[in-house]
Amino acid sequence: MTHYYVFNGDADGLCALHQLKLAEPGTANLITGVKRDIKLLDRVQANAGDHVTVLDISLDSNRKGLMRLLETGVAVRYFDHHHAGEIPQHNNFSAYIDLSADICTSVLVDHYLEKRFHNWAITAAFGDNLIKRAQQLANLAGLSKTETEQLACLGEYLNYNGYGDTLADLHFHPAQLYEEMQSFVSPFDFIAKSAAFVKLEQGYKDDMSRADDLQPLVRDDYCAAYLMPDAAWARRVSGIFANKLANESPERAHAVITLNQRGNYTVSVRAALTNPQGADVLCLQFDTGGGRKAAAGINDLPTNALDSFVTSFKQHFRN
Ligand SMILES: [Mn+2]
Repeated sequence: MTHYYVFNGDADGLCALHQLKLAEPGTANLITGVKRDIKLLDRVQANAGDHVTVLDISLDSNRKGLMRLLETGVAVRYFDHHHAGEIPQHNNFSAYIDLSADICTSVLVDHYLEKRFHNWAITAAFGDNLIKRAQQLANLAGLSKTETEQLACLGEYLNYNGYGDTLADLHFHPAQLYEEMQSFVSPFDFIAKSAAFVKLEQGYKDDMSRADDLQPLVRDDYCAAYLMPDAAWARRVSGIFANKLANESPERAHAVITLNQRGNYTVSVRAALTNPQGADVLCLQFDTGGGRKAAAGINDLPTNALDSFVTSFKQHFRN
């Protein structure tokens, strides 16, 4: 019997995996990718009697792979908080799925394990940007202000590591980063003793300071758009740079634009935090656009459509 752990390569996926593996030691096949690579179940070649644990990737996006495994006779355990659609009923299937806005996968795993590795769940809640919930959990757990800040930074750095267009952009392959975390029962020991933490902290600070030097393509009272250079550091930092812009100027909408492997732009749009509406409507005007009201994107904007996007973006959020 082989046990596969299939996990999102971000902070939430890593901390969910780490908690489970601390509770269930033993050899495992790890399947993961960059944060945006969520169709992971297609890659699992398991046989009848094998076990698969899935962490922090949408069931709906993996439905085909999931049904294939269940019908092969594989036992699947699924922890997640993303869009699920209809949850299949099957003897081989156990689902721990909760779409509440203040839940992340590591918190679901924390409940499952009766808080055995609770500080890793708090770390993940910070990493998944559930700041209020994370803060609340840290208070309830009796963590000091300094300890809480340490977990917040760790969550942010682990999350940062998952961003990038391909694995080659990342400081650590997420499976390798998990191996760095594996021996640390406490996140505070990981912070104090691990060379991986030092590398992530330094990388985060270097990339963010480069991003802070960028000049916006456009910036007014309503919105700002940034074109990131074609470089690994820019692909790593673009997601968290967008979060930072939003937190610093909550009254503005933001667009962060990066060149992707296919030679097109990937556009990430966030509506103003003070009025989180309309990002989806803007992005749906473009062929490969989609998303939610507060946060949406365009997967492949042709480079010659940049001006037209910027014009639509400005008009859209002025109204
Ligand atoms: Mn998550």
